[in-house]
Amino acid sequence: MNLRALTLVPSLVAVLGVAAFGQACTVTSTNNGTDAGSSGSSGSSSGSSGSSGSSSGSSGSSGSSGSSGSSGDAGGDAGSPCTFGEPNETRDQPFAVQLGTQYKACLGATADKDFYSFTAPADPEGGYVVVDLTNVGQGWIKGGFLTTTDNINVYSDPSAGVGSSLKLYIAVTSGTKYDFIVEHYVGEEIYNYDMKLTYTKFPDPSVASHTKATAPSLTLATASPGLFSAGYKNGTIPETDYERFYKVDLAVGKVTVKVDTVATDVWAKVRVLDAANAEVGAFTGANVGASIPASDVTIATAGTYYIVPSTYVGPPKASGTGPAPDSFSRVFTVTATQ
Ligand SMILES: [Ca+2]
Repeated sequence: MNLRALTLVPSLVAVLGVAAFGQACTVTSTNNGTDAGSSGSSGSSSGSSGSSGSSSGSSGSSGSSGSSGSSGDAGGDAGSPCTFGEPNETRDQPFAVQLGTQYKACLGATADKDFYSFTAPADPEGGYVVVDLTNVGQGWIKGGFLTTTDNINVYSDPSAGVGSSLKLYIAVTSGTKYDFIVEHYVGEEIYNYDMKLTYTKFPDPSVASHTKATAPSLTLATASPGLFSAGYKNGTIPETDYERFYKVDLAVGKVTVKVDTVATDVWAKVRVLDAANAEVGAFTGANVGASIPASDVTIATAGTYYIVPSTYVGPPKASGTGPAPDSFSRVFTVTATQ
């Protein structure tokens, strides 16, 4: 309104001369600009100095900065996402993370890679680690596991798209060290991400039966529990790591063997071995996830035998994308009846 009025002033007072117009214009602009400008700048400067003072903590003497202590505390917990863990560009300089702790990190420059390391807890059963990358900024993120001893890329996968979260899992072996890498999948954006690695112990009641030498005794006609799981020690898991051995004394005659509650991602097999490791019977489920129905084996010589549940047609996945598979938690049972 004032400006429009001002623009009218020259045309109305043009005949009054340059001096009169210039004076009117100067006075008007001085009133608007100077007053508004001075009050605005003083307000902003006092505001900025106040915030910087409270964040730096130097204003601790002022009573008003007491409430800003919480923001300073939050800043201390989070740190700066783009400096967290750095430098961690190679597998030789990973940042060691704690399992179960939430971190805020960042993929900085285009070539930035974030290597982290973790060690599986000392559990004879082993277990698995799930990595959750969440609150991903405007970028397409990729994660992957490596086994530290041989630097093999066990598994890696990108998220579904820009800004998408990513969940990856890996089966681990007690006391073994692993690396986890976060990097750009495509694109060159700089963005933050949250990261948490969660460890869960295998509920493996058959931990003692990993080897024939340590096989527990199986009570006839009693279901004995076990788990078809194994953790990475290096870049590959031998399928024999999924075998479970149960020792049983059998008389001459027929023995009936079955395996129930097989995990949905396991194709199960069971063998009956004599003390010299000769196979006297072997049966498989009809398909992945199927139980092995009661099957008969003829025992020609009385003595000690081994009932050996295992996997068939390859082991289940021990690393992958998404939630942990059924085989990480579903306990099977094996039963021998005579
Ligand atoms: Ca980095």
